[in-house]
Order: sequence, then structure tokens, then C-alpha cells
Amino acid sequence: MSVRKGVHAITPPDDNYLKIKKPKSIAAGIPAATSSMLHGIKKMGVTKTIKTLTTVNQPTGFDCPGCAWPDPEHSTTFEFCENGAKAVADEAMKGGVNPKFFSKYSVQELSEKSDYWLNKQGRITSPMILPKGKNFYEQISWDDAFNLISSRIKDSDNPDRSVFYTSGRTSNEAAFLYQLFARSLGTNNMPDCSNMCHESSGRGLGEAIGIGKGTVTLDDFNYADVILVIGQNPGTNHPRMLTALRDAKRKGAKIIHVNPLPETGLVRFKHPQDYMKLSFGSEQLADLHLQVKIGGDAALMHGLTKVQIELDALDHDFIKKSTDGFELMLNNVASTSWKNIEQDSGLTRFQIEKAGRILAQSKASIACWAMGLTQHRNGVAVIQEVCNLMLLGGHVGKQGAGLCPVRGHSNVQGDRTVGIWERPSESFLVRLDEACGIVSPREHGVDVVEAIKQMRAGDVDLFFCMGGNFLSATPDTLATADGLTKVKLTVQVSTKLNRSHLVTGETALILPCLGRTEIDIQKSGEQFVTVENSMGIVHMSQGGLKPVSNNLRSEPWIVASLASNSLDDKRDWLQLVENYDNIRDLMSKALHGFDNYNDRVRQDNGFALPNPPRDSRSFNTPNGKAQFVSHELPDVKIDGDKFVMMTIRSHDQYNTTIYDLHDRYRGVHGNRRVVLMNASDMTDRGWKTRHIVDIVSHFEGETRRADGWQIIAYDIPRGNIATYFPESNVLVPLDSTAAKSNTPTSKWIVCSLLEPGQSDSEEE
Ligand SMILES: Nc1nc2c(c(=O)[nH]1)N[C@H]1C(S)=C(S)[C@@H](COP(=O)(O)OP(=O)(O)OC[C@H]3O[C@@H](n4cnc5c(=O)[nH]c(N)nc54)[C@H](O)[C@@H]3O)O[C@H]1N2
Ligand SMILES: Nc1nc2c(c(=O)[nH]1)N[C@H]1C(S)=C(S)[C@@H](COP(=O)(O)OP(=O)(O)OC[C@H]3O[C@@H](n4cnc5c(=O)[nH]c(N)nc54)[C@H](O)[C@@H]3O)O[C@H]1N2
Ligand SMILES: [Mo]
Repeated sequence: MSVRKGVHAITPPDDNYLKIKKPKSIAAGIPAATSSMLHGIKKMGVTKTIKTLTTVNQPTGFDCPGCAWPDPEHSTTFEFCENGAKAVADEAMKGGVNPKFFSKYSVQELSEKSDYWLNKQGRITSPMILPKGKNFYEQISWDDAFNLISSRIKDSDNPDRSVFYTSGRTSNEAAFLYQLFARSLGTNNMPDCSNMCHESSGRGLGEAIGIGKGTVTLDDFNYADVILVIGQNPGTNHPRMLTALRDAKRKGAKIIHVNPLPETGLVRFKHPQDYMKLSFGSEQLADLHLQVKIGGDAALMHGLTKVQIELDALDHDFIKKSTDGFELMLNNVASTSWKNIEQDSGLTRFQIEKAGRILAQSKASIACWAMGLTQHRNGVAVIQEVCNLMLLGGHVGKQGAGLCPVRGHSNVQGDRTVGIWERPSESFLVRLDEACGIVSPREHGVDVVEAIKQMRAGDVDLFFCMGGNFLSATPDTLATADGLTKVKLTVQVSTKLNRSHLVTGETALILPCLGRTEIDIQKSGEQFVTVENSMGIVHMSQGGLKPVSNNLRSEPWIVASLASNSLDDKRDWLQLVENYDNIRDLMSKALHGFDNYNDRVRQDNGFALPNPPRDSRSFNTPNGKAQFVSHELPDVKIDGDKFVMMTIRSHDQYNTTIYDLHDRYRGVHGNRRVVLMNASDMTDRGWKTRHIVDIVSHFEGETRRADGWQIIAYDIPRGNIATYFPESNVLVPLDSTAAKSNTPTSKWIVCSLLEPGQSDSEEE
């Protein structure tokens, strides 16, 4: 079986002229305010824009589907965020993708449109089926859709031939039911977007401090002396974090930005709301920018650790009482030479010592990071190096200090807490089984990369996706496409059209669901759901807009209906969704830390989940201590004229959803097929801006190719380049993953840049 004839698995480029402007030096401000209003008005109209933008992150409103950064003022005023507004406007679009739309375009024709165009068509309004051998989606009833899925499940002799993916917008209630359904069926095959995202943080922190989550609250930012922002672009991806950084800075904190790019948000920031107070100045955020080479963070951490030791900036009491592995770590770092550190990090000893001194003087430091650390071969190791640095000074479990992995999707952390995990712990399963009267399978399930391999081997009959865009978010687009087309039935629970609806199994279903912004009415009346933010606070979310179509269903209802249709168990699944309090009552029994869930989540601002390092400076590791974990530096050498490529987000996208074609802060407009490159690397080759190249990636003797990219000179270290994902995912090798977390190395892809049509010596 192959991809339906003529279907494009990769987005065709939008044929727009590339306009290059000077990168911006100030983030947010009036342009951001205008941009979000315009996005809103263009997509939802004026009245709906005002209604939506004033109910986001309010006590009675919905949780912003943008990112997982906590809201300081959940109970007071609306915190303005340009990209949050875009996410909301994008979801609140009209229902343009209706049965008539699907009868107009075949899947082949749709696949000739770009990802930007697909998303722009509006919300999906009805359940649709793409029958085996057909090229047009047809309308199907909810009942028939469930019957089809359950007959697929029943025809399969082995529950492990079904795979259940989750993207991170799914509420706690839906996610809990979903994992209960999969485990009742007999499989732990629950890959999720976290496998491609903060899995390295979860693994690294779990081993080091006994919990796979961060240890700070938002309030800690008010007491920090130093904040490290490593491998993260908050101006675009977590704009509300800039407010916390600005406030911390006003209270005297120093900010150190570690990034191969001078990301605009960290250079200067102008709070949009300050314009209303007639204050027009902008504020510098980062005190120091350490422009590491891609993959140079481990070397930098060794350098910073050396400086702390030399200056004796150590919390000896804490180290002695609460940690293990200190001596080993000390010897390991001592054996790394400064020469090696300078070479691998691309920074000078002088720069590192300067940063080291700032850290050494700090009584309370916070380390924040995101994809710049996790999506590397040594993602788990480098996070543990950051952890080592923080443990040295006792910067864990005290006010103003701690570890802060900044999560992406707005409920990715909650989904994991309530059981979306292919490798559940025994203690989690024991409690779940007892509370729910099931016997969960103990064998671990597949993660994202393993799921693709299993599909390619023909071992998957049903692939069910709770949200997301599996085809375009995963590495190695053509390998994933090959896998997906070998599945018998693929099912997408979705709000918007994307390429995963076009490259499908033999038969495909689209089940359209309510979004965060919409009113959810079940038998007992209007419902709310709950989510967990990046700092472990669980709170309510309730949409206020009329659903775009009366044929949409809520995610909890979809899971419950499917379970009730496919399982022969005694549970009254439909009764559970008549009133979501029923689900939460079951969750109270089944999950650690969720006692009296229904009461506590109704409190203003919700409640905090237990976090031993933060709550009591205790560590749930085998010996009860925080672990210094030592690692050799990774080998970051690459052959002569090759480049290391990182795949990053532009300012106008949400993962695979392309809102528009501008990367305003970086000054790139109208075209996404670009390569950011160091000007000296360009002159060496005699290339000018807009020169067209083909990119070939190299991994273990294999090559992958993507043609036709325009070069832009940019402030990026020599030997490094950057491209936008998902366009560049075709170049990310499926087997190139981080040790232990199996996260695709989306920030470390070794590439050659070639003249158009030129072949690479390593290509077959
Ligand atoms: N508007 C918007 N918001 C989003 C998203 C979105 O797409 N759009 N996505 C959401 C999701 S799911 C996530 S996970 C987060 C992602 O948030 P980020 O992690 O900020 O997203 P990326 O664009 O992947 O940016 C990675 C940053 O790491 C840097 N970097 C790359 N390699 C290295 C390295 O080796 N070392 C260091 N020190 N830095 C490096 C890059 O220059 C870039 O600044 O954002 C969430 N929020
Ligand atoms: N090369 C490269 N690849 C990457 C990354 C990278 O940095 N570089 N980042 C990785 C990361 S961090 C992540 S998190 C993944 C993201 O992977 P995914 O989560 O799979 O992808 P998204 O693009 O966020 O999914 C968008 C789709 O979700 C659906 N959707 C939106 N809201 C809802 C909702 O409320 N309910 C339901 N059911 N569906 C909804 C819409 O149909 C939309 O088209 O991508 C990863 N891929
Ligand atoms: Mo993510």
C-alpha cells in the first residue's frame, strides 16, 4: 500500500516573495497589539474578537490554548499576549471545512495546497470518512464512525495493534478517560507530543530530583537573583513569560540568555499594556547573551560549574545532606579542559567566567529551558548538567530558585500526570487498577518514533489521534507517511484541517471536536474541564462561545462513546460524561494528589499538585537524595564543509499550524523556505542573500534531501544554520534520537548545502 496516488506528504511552498527586514530589537509593544487584533478580526469578526479576547485566562473563562505558561492574574485582569490571541482567533474561526468543502476537493487536490492554506479554511464541522480506495471524504454519522472503529478493534487479535496518540491540548478529563480506555483494552501504546518535546526533561529530572517536572512557582521569579533562559525563544513561544522576566528584572534579577540566536524577546521588551499607561520606553531584559554554538550547552555547563567550584560558590550543607554523586561530578568536570569547553561551546573562557561570577553571587537562581536543550542527542544528559549547576549552589527547593522546564502545549503536563504515558510506573498502575477495577497491561507501549516503526512494519491496524498533526510534527516526513499508509484505519479527532487528514491509512475518519473556547453542554448542563500548567497548578477552563457547528462533540464524550461501543466492561462510560464531576470523582480515587478534586479545582486559581523538591526539599529517588549525574561531553565535531541545522518556530506558527507567513522579530516575511546562515559562511562560498540551495542531511551513511531554500544572512554562529519546521522535518532522520528519551534530535541535523540539482557525494 502506498500514499494515495498523487498525494503530497510535504507542504508545497506558498508562492510569495521573500521580504527581508532588519531583525527587531524590541519584542511586543504596539505592533503585537495590532497584530493580534487584526488576526482576531480577520478570522472571527469584531464582536467575537472582543468577546474572546476578554474572556481568555479569566476565573470563569477558558485556559488559553497557546502555551503552558502560568497566568499570574487568573483571577484579575486579562494578561495580553499576541500569540495567545492568535491561537484563540485561529480556533474561533467559522466552520468552513464542511461536507460541501470536502465534496469540492479530492485529497490529492487538498494536498497541493500549502499548510497555511489548509489551516485558513476554517473549522471542521462534521464527522467525515475517507473510504478505502476513494479519494473524496464523505459525511458519516457519529454512530457509524464509532461502529467502524470498534469493529476494527474487535477484528484485531492483539490490543497492541492499536496505537493511541495524544497532542497536548487535551483536557485532564478527556486524557484520563482516554488512557483508561486504552488500558481497559489492554495496551500502553500511548505515544504523545511530549515524546518530541520535553521527554528529555522528564527523564533527566526524574533521575536527578525524583520528579519529572519543574520545581518553581511563578512567585519564585519575584525572588530570584539570576534567571538563566537556555535554548528558548519566549518572545514568540511564551510571550507572557516576558512579563515575569520584566518584573523579576525590576526587582533586581539578572538574566542570562543562552542561545545561538539573539532572540528579540530577550533583547528588549515593551509590555503592550504599558502603552495604555502612556509609558513608551522599552526595557532591556537579558544582561548577558551567551551565543553558544548549537549543541554547545554541555560544554558551557562544565565551564560554569568549574567557575562555581573555583569561587567556592557552593552550598556545602545542602550538598552534604541532600545530594549524592558530588565527588564524581567534581572529578568529571575537572577532567574537562578549558580548551575543550571553548571549542565546543563557541564561547570564550572570559565570557563564561563573567556569567559564572554572576551566578556565583546569586542567592537564588532559576534555570529555564525549552527545545534548544531537549531535542538533542544528549538532551537528557545536558538537562542533568543544568541540574548539577543548580544543585551546587543549593538552588532547588528554596524561594526564588529552581528548575523550570517551560512546557509547550497548554495541557501537555496535565496529560502526562493523568496517565498519557507509554511507560507508566507500577505505582501509577496499581492505584489506577484498584480505583477503576481493571487489570492494566504491564508491558510498556510505543512512543512516537517506535509507533512510526511499527506502522512501517505493518503492525498497526488502528491509529487513533486525539488532536495534533502526526504526519507533519514527527521526524522524517516520508518515513512517517509510509507508516501511516500501512495502517488499516486512521482516526483524527481534530478542530482544524491539516496534512494528517490527507496522508492516511486505508480508511480514514475525521471526528470534529469542540475547542477550548466553546460551550460544552452535556446531559446535566454546561461543563468545564481542567488543565495543569507548566508549574503544576491545576485549574478550571470553560469556553463561552457558541460551537461553530452543532455536529461537534466534546473530547470526553468522544472517548466515552467509543469506549462504551468497543469494550465489554461493566463501566457506564456514558454516565461518566453526563456530568464531568463524575469523571473527576473517579480521578480523585485513581490519581495521586487529586483528593477532593471537584472541590479543590473550584477554588480560585485551582490547586497545586504535590512537588517534593519544592514543597519540602525532599527527593523521591532510590536513596532519597538529589543526584549529581556526570556525563562526558558529547562529540560535536562534524566534517569539514557540513553544517549543523536546528529546526525552529517562526513568530506566526503554532507547531504545524501556520497562522501567517511572517517571522516579524527575525525580519523574515512572505516565505518560510529559508535558511538562516552566518554571513562569513556565505562569503566563503560566494553566496548572497536569496541564493537558492538544496539541503541534504546525513545520518549513519543515509541521506535525505529537500530542494529549493533561500539563504538569509543572520546573526548565527559559523557552521550553524536554522530552518523552520515542519518544512524541514523531511530532513530529520527517524533514528536520530536522544539517548534515553528517544526524542528526535530536531535541533541537531548534520547537513550539506548544495547548488540546485547538484548531487551530494554521499547520496546513492
Ligand atoms: N506562538 C507559539 N507558541 C508556542 C509554540 C508555537 O509553535 N508557537 N509551540 C509550543 C510548544 S509545543 C513548545 S514545545 C514551545 C517551544 O518553545 P521553544 O523551545 O522556544 O521553541 P523553538 O522555536 O523550537 O526554539 C528553540 C530555541 O532554542 C534555540 N536553540 C536551538 N538549538 C540550541 C542549542 O543547541 N542550544 C541552545 N542554548 N539553544 C538552542 C533556538 O535558537 C530557539 O531560540 O512553545 C510553545 N508555544
Ligand atoms: N523539526 C521539528 N519537529 C518538531 C518540533 C521541532 O521543534 N522541530 N517540535 C515538536 C514539538 S515540541 C511538539 S509539541 C510537536 C507538536 O505536535 P502536535 O501536537 O501533533 O502538532 P500540532 O501542530 O500542535 O497540532 C495541530 C493540530 O491539532 C488540532 N487541534 C488543535 N486544537 C485542538 C483541540 O483542542 N482538540 C483536538 N482534538 N485537536 C486540536 C488541529 O486539528 C491542528 O491542526 O511537534 C514536534 N515536532
Ligand atoms: Mo512541544
